[in-house]
Amino acid sequence: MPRTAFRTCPLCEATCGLELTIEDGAVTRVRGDADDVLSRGFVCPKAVSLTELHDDPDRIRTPLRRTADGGFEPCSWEEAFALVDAGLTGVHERAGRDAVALYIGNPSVHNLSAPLYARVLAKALQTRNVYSASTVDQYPKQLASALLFGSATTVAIPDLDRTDHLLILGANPLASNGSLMTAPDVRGRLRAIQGRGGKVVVVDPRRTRTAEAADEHVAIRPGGDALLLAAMAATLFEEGLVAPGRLAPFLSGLEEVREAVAPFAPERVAAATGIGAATIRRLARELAAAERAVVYGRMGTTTQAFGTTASWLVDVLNVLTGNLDREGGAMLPLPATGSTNARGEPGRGRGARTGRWASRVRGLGEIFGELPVACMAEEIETPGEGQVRALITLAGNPVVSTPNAGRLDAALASLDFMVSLDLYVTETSRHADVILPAPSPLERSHYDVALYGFSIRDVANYSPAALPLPEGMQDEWRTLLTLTAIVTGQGPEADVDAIDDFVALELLRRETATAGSPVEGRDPAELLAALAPRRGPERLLDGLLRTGPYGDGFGARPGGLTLAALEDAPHGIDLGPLRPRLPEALRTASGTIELLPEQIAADLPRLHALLAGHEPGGDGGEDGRMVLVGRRHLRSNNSWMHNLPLLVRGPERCTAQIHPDDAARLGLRDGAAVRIASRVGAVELPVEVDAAIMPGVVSVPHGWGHGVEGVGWRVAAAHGGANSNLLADERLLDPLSGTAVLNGIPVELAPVPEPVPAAAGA
Ligand SMILES: Nc1nc2c(c(=O)[nH]1)N[C@H]1C(S)=C(S)[C@@H](COP(=O)(O)OP(=O)(O)OC[C@H]3O[C@@H](n4cnc5c(=O)[nH]c(N)nc54)[C@H](O)[C@@H]3O)O[C@H]1N2
Ligand SMILES: Nc1nc2c(c(=O)[nH]1)N[C@H]1C(S)=C(S)[C@@H](COP(=O)(O)OP(=O)(O)OC[C@H]3O[C@@H](n4cnc5c(=O)[nH]c(N)nc54)[C@H](O)[C@@H]3O)O[C@H]1N2
Ligand code: SF4
Ligand SMILES: [Mo]
Repeated sequence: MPRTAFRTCPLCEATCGLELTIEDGAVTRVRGDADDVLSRGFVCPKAVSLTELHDDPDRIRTPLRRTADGGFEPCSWEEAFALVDAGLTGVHERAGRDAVALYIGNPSVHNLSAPLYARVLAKALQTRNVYSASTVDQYPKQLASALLFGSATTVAIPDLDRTDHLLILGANPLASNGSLMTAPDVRGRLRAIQGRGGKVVVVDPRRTRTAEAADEHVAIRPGGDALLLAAMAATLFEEGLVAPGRLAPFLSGLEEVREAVAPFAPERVAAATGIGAATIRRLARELAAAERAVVYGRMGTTTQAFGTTASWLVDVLNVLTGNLDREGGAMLPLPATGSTNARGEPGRGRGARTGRWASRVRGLGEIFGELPVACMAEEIETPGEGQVRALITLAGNPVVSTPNAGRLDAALASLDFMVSLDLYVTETSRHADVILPAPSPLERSHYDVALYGFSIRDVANYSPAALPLPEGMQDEWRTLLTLTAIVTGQGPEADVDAIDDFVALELLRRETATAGSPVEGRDPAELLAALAPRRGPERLLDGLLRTGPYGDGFGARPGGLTLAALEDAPHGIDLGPLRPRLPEALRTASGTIELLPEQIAADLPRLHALLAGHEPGGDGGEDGRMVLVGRRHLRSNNSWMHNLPLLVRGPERCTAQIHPDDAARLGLRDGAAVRIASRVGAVELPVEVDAAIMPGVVSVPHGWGHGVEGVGWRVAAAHGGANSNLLADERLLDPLSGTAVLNGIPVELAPVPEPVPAAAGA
């Protein structure tokens, strides 16, 4: 009687294939799908917790409405949408379109409905106040990529399986399972690099699990990456090691880069980075000497003061060493659902435009259609035309995930109306007037529309829902379209299927109007009919696949990819290793890789200032100040998997790790409580004295601190830990991308006085 279902794990970017055993309507076993085209049976401990998540009694299964006493009570979908209609329409009428904000969180990327329908809602809202987790994450990398290559989705990914030399900065894929690098089993793939005689180097202020597994760990002062990378580039120029090879004909700005990096000699940046000049020169030479090498940076290089500039330099090094767009280097995936860099005229485009509007209070620039989330609280608090009075959150927990969480927490409490789409009553959704549930991952279909764009191998894998939707639950795309109907004045009773038909037709219209598309010039209505009887995300997905680079082009390319083909391939379809895509994938106005973009050039004086601060007479020297960085643990996932007993058992994970020298200097003992204070807040945590962390740095994971009033996750709330974003400062940003500094926050540490025994108390 047991049946087997295959499903891609939606919890992180690795997209592992799972084999589920289902008995009597319940998933009784989860293991790795040995035949999955990408993961080949690999899974991490989180996969097994999918059943716990599914069964979690605290997960919400009906819409909830706020009660008079500030709690929540279940209600019907009709009641919930009527309340949302009254709330949002009221704010629209009183305060205008910009008064309604949207925050889109991370799990919306690991989902089929949300990437396809959240943008429909965002557009329908006609508000400047769209925010997301991207400005506490990867936007610096996407901005640097957009400036270099012309589109934000043209992110070069390490070709892990063919490289001989991998230089990792600020990433810990053995804990995170990889990011902007869809690659299940990173440990196995790193071992394979070493097995073929290659080398792995990790640059990180902490000797992480990845650093342990690497051949070399280089400790760096937080925020020093741009200086290190500039010095490596300067070394390549100085020592005649620059060899862009095949890229040379479509490269502009090479000489300008030589001049720009020249002042950052290794000897000069040594103090500021904490890395000796000889080491820096050796890192540069080894990179140049390797047959196939790649530089890869992640959170530690993006969510820091020089996020965009450091991310730019990562690819500058890949270009200078001839490793961009070549096997074993940094390559561009070609996802099956298409990509901006694969549509329209090849090799040229409009380039990237940012700053098309600015935030009302602080004047922060727009980036990729959003405003930096670091300014969301002030946009809610500050009166005047355009003040945010209502908020929609979709799969996000900004009260735990974004800087100056304390201020945002208070701001949310002041809103006129808030609706959250979430699985739980969280630190964020507890402020909502209405919470709308979503199906558990086992109850929905899946395809990684976003993540295959960052995959180390081109693959396509569709999973149908493993379990049917339970009574009273509805698919998230329907919820998103009902919200779309509400904010466009059609009301909650509007025909969602008709709106969906419109969305699908628009997609096909755009495609048929695109030069070079396999369906160019065809009748969109005819294509829509060909997609019947599919609807919802499956219809959109089929449309994208069929018009995509491997698609059947609705008959134009017989044998090409369709959703039906994926349905017949439960382990996925392998589309092959990454292939060189330049210059065709460029979408810059010049049709070249614009190696020194203006915005970056304009940021370099700030890098000079950082350097000067560490030189004799500067103010950035060893004055005993500590800086805060973050970390991730394999058994955790941002803020929302701490309610699962399997994952949170064992030793306390939310600790403040400090070096023994700092512990001694500050009078902190292992296991004792430390008070960490920044400009914006303070938290208390247990100390973990650990020589793996470099002196002057304190490492605290984010996503904790659930013990606040009103949350619905009982296991998480009973757990220890503190919200590290109570310390993150909303004024500290990478100025180019508006992305928050989450790594490198100045803090002060002090012992928390031991509680006085009761008998001796006053
Ligand atoms: N200090 C510090 N802060 C950080 C980071 C850091 O390294 N340090 N990392 C940052 C990064 S990289 C990220 S991505 C952000 C994450 O920031 P957020 O996306 O705001 O937060 P998450 O913790 O991912 O919360 C996701 C929410 O979505 C809900 N959810 C899960 N699945 C679904 C679903 O299918 N549908 C719906 N509707 N809801 C769902 C969960 O219950 C949870 O409440 O945090 C950032 N914040
Ligand atoms: N288990 C688990 N997996 C996850 C997540 C999770 O919460 N838990 N979150 C997912 C998400 S949303 C994301 S975005 C990815 C993130 O994936 P990663 O970026 O691989 O994860 P982090 O552990 O944040 O790694 C950042 C590293 O940067 C280091 N660092 C801090 N400051 C600096 C600096 O200035 N320079 C350098 N060179 N290094 C620095 C930190 O010590 C840390 O080791 O992980 C994803 N996967
Ligand atoms: S590595 Fe990520 S995708 Fe793979 S099983 Fe673990 S959580 Fe799921
Ligand atoms: Mo993230």
